[in-house]
Amino acid sequence: MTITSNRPAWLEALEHDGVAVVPAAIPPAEVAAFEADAYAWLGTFGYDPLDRTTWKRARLPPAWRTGMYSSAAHEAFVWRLRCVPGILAAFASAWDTSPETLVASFDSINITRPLGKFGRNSKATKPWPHLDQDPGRAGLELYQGIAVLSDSGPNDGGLCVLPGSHRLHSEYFKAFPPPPWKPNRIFRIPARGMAWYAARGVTKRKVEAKAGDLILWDSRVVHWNEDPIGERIRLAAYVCYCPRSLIAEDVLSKRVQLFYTRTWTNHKPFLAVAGKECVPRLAEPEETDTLVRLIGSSVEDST
Ligand SMILES: O=C(O)CCC(=O)C(=O)O
Ligand SMILES: [Fe+2]
Repeated sequence: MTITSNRPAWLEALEHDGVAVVPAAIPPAEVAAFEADAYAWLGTFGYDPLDRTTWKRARLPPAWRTGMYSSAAHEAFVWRLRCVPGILAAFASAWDTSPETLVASFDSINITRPLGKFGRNSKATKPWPHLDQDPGRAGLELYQGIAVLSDSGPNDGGLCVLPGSHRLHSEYFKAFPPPPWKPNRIFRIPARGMAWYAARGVTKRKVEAKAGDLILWDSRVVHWNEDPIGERIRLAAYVCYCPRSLIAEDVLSKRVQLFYTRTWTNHKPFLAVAGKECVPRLAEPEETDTLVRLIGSSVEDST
């Protein structure tokens, strides 16, 4: 007898490899709208993606690494993406809950220019393998996500992972006991750590995906990103949600405050680590019921 399961293949991959691509989680119209708005947002700083003579660092807002912009966290177009039903449904399946229970991070978007005369003039960035999960924590902390908004093939910018490293997490930190950690820091895996994983058969995979896909990974998976080395600009958004039940009441209230002061956070919805205030430059987000739930306020409270 063949046992068939309704479990999508990507959920199996998420469990086994610690990383999965959810195909076509974002409708093409949303991808196109995000792209147009992301470029319009950069345009408010004097940058025009169609005119490579404007591709100057001095015209761009402050970024983490080569293209991660936290200051877009509360733009209407970023919130619209955070509310896409396909993204919420995928996170809900990963957490084995319903979409209505989820609370979101106020995270960055990624717009990374390719290398070249009018693009980045830096060398291709070196790998920066890390964990966002607190290294002192043994079990799964979070599912992390990337809404892929431009195709991500071998020469494009994209996520790199050590598949299966989530299953070695506790063993790794027995071999390399972690120092006390701050909640807003990433934990870098040094060369000797990468050699430790390689000795166990765990080696790099570049996660290839199409615009509209959603990448999900277990926060115990070692990861980093690669900048584009081809012609295409990388467009992505970091999306992260966890069930409201994992968030303390005082953190929920702080999150609501952070939303109304338009302050960005890191990937972790259960921490509400405040970044800087960001002034929406294109449009303020529309406070739909979904948005109100995702900031951590209950819809009943807000009416
Ligand atoms: O840009 C990426 O692909 C990964 C960035 C990262 O480290 C993260 O989202 O936690
Ligand atoms: Fe990360």
